[in-house]
Amino acid sequence: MSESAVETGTTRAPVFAFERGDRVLVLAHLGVAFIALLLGAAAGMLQGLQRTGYIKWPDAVGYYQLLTLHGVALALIFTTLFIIGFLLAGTAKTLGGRLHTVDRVWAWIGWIMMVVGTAMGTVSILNNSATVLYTFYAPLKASPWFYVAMALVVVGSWLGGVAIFTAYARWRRQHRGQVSPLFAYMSVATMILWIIATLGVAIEVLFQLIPMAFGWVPRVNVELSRTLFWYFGHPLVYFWLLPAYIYWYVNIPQIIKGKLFSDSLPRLTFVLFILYSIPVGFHHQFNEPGIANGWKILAAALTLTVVVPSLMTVFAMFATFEMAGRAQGATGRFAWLRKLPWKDVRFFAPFLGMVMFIPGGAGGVVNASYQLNQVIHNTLWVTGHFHMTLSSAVTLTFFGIAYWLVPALTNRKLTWRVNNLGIFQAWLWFIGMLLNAVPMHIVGLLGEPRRTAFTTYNDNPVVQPWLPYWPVMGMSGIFLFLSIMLFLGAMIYLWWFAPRLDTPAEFPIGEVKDKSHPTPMILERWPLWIALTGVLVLIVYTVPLVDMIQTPPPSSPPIRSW
Ligand code: HAS
Repeated sequence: MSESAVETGTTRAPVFAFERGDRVLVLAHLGVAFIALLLGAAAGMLQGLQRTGYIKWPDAVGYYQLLTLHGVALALIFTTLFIIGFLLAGTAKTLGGRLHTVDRVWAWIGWIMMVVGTAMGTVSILNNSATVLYTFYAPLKASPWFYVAMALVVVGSWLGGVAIFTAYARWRRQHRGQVSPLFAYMSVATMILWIIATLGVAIEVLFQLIPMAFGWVPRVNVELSRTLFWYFGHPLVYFWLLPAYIYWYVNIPQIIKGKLFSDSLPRLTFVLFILYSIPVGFHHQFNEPGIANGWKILAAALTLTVVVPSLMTVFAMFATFEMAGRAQGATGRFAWLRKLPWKDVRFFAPFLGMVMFIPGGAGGVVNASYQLNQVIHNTLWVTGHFHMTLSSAVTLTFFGIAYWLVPALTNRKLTWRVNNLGIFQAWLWFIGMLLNAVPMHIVGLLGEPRRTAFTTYNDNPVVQPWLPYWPVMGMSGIFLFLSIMLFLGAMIYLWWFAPRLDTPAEFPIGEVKDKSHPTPMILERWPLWIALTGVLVLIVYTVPLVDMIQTPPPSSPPIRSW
């Protein structure tokens, strides 16, 4: 371990040098994530321009093929690799300063599986044998190798989780009775949530989609496959969100020269996410037959409870910001806002993400409300919702992380020029996302369906009110692609060309303000939280699943629709 503290102005900033083994491991994860980002962003811009009528492709390049590449590369590959890299970095730092060989071996095996899966999946999409979108709903039938690829990515990600668990278990054995470091605790919670969630999609892929795609079974139970997918699909969004929350709770307080408002509150928040995020998948299936209304109402109620930990986070963030500002001398009611480091991309990019998460989260509450969902389901509103949440709140936070983590790993300096470029790039992304997601919400309310290629529905009058919004949505793709190009350019510079640092870089880990209230040890009793989650899952899913299996709806032969 090589950790010390240097004086920077009025605060002591902890600096940290990664061991070579950890540095290479984390960079390997981030590198693949950035390649996926490039592919997904290019596909996103092209399909956006095509969908809004700006360009017309030769028939050989299908809209749905580009949309599949966009969704898989960004929502599944970029996120997973980036998240595991980030969690491994923080685990190494907070659990003794380094990962042990056994942790690294697990993580490398996982990385290899994810890379092989990514390559196989990308080839299947590019050769047009897997145009099934990122949700790969049955009975759409992709090449079996696409499903094998997705299985490799999922199992590989589990091994990344095993690396985090082994490091954490070792630390706890060596520090009996002590509360674990917050970053590591939250990483463990994130990976527990991920593993419980992915069990659903793993069962779907192994027992339904792979046999269907290889032709071992003639038909597929569609309702069951969608239920297994959405059992996974909703907690998936918290697998994306929780690493962003880790950065907000743990790293940002140090960056803004403040302290954590509480140690227990973020832990409780993460436990609540494990408990409530999983048994709510039916809210993606409100409009599907074959699931009794009572289960859907229960899912709606539970979904509203999963909003609570995010509301707790709003409170904690405002408290953290205000405390930091006041500690630096702010006195007026809102004067603390002026003390925040607006010129520091490590704070500013995630802050823009937080701002966008306010309407994004409110839209989620609309989606979750059973009756209102009837208005927006399968419209572009939902696409707008996840561009405000995943593509804005989460992605802007990942930008902020990358501007700090990449130079910290390569021992290079985040120069003020790159910092300023990052602020510009974050603005470009934020404005691009506003131009993208706000019109999507509006045309969604006006009834425009999602997951549909460009069409004017034979110039039906119903399309008229949508038309003014199309050029704006199309243009947003250009803003967003430019922003990604700037981001990747900055990453290349920080990886290979930025000036070297004489002392190790800063690894911002915030301290807790008030340690007088000890953190309840029950929050660290994982078997209890996993068991309670299991009980909730059993309550919500047992009857509907048994019903779907015992009295299955008419199944469908696999279909290749392209
Ligand atoms: Fe969602 C559909 C409900 C959050 C992603 N969601 C989706 C899909 C995706 C997605 C990808 O109930 C589409 C899937 C598909 O392809 O079909 N979602 C919710 C609810 C929440 C929610 C209730 N979603 C997310 C997050 C995502 C995400 C997070 C990605 C990361 N969603 C749904 C439902 C559907 C759905 C239905 C199905 C719709 C359908 O019919 O198909 C909640 O978790 C949201 C809670 C969030 C808040 C906001 C808190 C705000 C914070 C920022 C504070 C700001 C500060 C800054 C401190 C309540 C924490 C200070 C600011 C100053 C101005 C000073």
